Amino acid sequence: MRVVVLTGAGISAESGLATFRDADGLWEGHDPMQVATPEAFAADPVLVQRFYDERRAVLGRVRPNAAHEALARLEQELGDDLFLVTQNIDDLHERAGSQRVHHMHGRLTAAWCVVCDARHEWTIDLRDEPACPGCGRQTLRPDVVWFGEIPYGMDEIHEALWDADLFVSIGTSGVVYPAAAFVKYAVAAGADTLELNLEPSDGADDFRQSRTGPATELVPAWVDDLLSTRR
Ligand code: BJW
Repeated sequence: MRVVVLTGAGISAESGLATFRDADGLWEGHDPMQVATPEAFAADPVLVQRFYDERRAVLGRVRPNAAHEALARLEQELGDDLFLVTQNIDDLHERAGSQRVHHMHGRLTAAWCVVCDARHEWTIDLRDEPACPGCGRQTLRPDVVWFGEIPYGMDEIHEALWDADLFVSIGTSGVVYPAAAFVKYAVAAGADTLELNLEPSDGADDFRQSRTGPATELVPAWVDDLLSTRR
């Protein structure tokens, strides 16, 4: 059985990482959605770099939760038959043990030089404009995908969706495209579909089945169910 899992901010919420659209979704008085755009970066690069520097620093203080761990366990059992694609830029899937994570919106732990186009693993602040290790220019930005930019790995993601027997969406509000359309691709490809979320998302009606509750409860229970039916 080929399974595609899409994760969003809700899977990391119980680790202590803020989501984008929940009630307390303000950062220093700014809507995070207004900060995560190329226009915001052009208008106030220091503000945007600080937003990502702070989130990178918080990463060091949080840990993967039971939902990330359950998906790592699922990968151990399914191997290449699991395709895990995340919209999250945190590294909690990897730290839980997942080895094949597709970060469609990039990663906080990478920096991109907009001049020489090199990408570098990154752990320190970008607000002080450090030099690019490749070309020496002070032209690094977080290697993340903002509105109007093209998400990473779309060809591979579409291939996985067309081949999927089951598509599972975890902790995403279903309002940001192209991820919001994955369920429709999966349905068109003949896959079964399941949503796991604290509350039904905007796209919940597109799923054959929807379960509501915290990811740390729903995801381990779903993984147990799936693995027990394979044995
Ligand atoms: C829990 C929980 C718990 C809480 N347990 N659950 C008009 C119509 C259609 C599309 C467009 C349009 N105008 C513009 C567009 C395109 C645009 C778009 O979608 N806009 C919409 C807002 C309308 N999209 C783009 O521009 C994308 N690019 C693009 O389309 O390029 C064209 C192209 C595509 C494909 C091939 C070729 C060309 C790029 C989108 C980039 C999004 N970037 C961000 C920032 C990344 C960096 C960063 O992290 O700062 O990505 S925005 C932000 O939203 C971030 C997230 O990954 C993304 C999704 O958010 P997510 O994960 O869903 O979080 P929340 O907060 O919204 O929801 C949390 C959920 O968790 C909730 O449902 C809770 O209930 C749940 N939850 N606690 C379980 N404990």
